[in-house]
Amino acid sequence: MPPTPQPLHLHVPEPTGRPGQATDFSYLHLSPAGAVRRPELDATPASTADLAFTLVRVLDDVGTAVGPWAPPHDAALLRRGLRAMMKTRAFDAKMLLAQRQKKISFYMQCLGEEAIATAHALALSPGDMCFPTYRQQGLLLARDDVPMAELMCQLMSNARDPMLGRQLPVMYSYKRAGFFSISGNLATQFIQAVGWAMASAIKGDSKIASAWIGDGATAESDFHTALTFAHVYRAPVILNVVNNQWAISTFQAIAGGESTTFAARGVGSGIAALRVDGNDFLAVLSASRWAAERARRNLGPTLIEWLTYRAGAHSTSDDPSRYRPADDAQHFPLGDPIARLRQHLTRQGDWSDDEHGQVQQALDAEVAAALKEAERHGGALVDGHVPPIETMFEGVYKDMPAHLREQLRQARQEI
Ligand SMILES: Cc1ncc(C[n+]2csc(CCOP(=O)(O)OP(=O)(O)O)c2C)c(N)n1
Repeated sequence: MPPTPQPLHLHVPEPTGRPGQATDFSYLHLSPAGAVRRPELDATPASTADLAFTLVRVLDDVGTAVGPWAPPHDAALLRRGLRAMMKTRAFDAKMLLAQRQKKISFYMQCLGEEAIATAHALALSPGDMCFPTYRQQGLLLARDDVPMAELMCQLMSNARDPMLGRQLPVMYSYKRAGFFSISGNLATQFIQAVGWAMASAIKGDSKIASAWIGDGATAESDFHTALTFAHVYRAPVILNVVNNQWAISTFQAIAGGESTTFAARGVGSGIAALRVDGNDFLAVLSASRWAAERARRNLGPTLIEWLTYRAGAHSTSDDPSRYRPADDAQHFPLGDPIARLRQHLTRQGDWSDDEHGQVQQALDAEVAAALKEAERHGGALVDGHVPPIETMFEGVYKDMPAHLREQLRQARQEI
């Protein structure tokens, strides 16, 4: 007689820490700084399998750069990097406040994730194209050619908004700065980045693409399609997965991170993969350079899982104290990216507390001045000072068709 079958049950992943509890971060499986090998640039994807389950780290607990991934010492570049992270954080803090003051309708910070976009930006070349999510403002703020006031005009949907008031705040678009238009639909940019990289190769160009996605959004089908196309055509693209542990209120385990890694998806798809400490500026810089160089030399795509923690709320519409411990970020074992690079540079004699204070003050003043400048152009929420009504109908098609011209005529009559 066959044995009586056991009743089946489903497994529903849960985070270990809920409000009032402490998270058990052992699930992260960290490697000590300097412990993970650095493969040759032409490593086969299959040979990177171990790197998908370990963690590339450079900065140790006291801020020394150790191991094969430590980039060559470049004090000027690292000082620029620290300033870029501080600028990103100062910008975020001011915009969060501006949302609370009803100057803008919505905002999303990248608190705790500043190292990833800013260090990555330093590894790219002019003309490369990033396909960001809404949490890579650091890509723009690491540069000096996109004025902060202009970003704020976008957030305010005011008369100087480069997006002409058509987009939700944060959904920037800067073709000239290699920053593809952000879309509200998660993951769509991941496959578009691969297509852009394929086009670059078809044209015989030398530019590469950098695709961005969060841990939660990897569950979207576009993520998997992107990996297949990147692998099949060996597209010159870096596939960045920012694993900040959360997708709004859902823990990374329920997006498929339990007992495996997002980097492992790369290896499974025939793509070289790295899993990297996203709060370690030096590791981000070094791994980004490795992946960029592979792409440039036609050695194929690289998938990088950046391990980090979303220290802030998902957005200004979110209250994380409802679903996770209030002090979770302070206990995240990879610490804070700004504090860690500051410690490193101070230790090297390339930074001081005095300088930190001065830079902080200067950045706060710069952000405040930019806000004043942006406010001179009004705002949708404060005074209804918005782009003209025509802009609502333009750009839907290259040329405005008759039915939209008619709707524009009617709209003009209404106002
Ligand atoms: C296709 C689609 N589904 C759902 C949403 C709603 N949504 C916006 S952000 C988000 C969470 C994304 O989390 P993750 O990819 O981990 O990125 P993070 O916000 O943590 O940076 C969701 C579900 C959306 N914008 N698009």
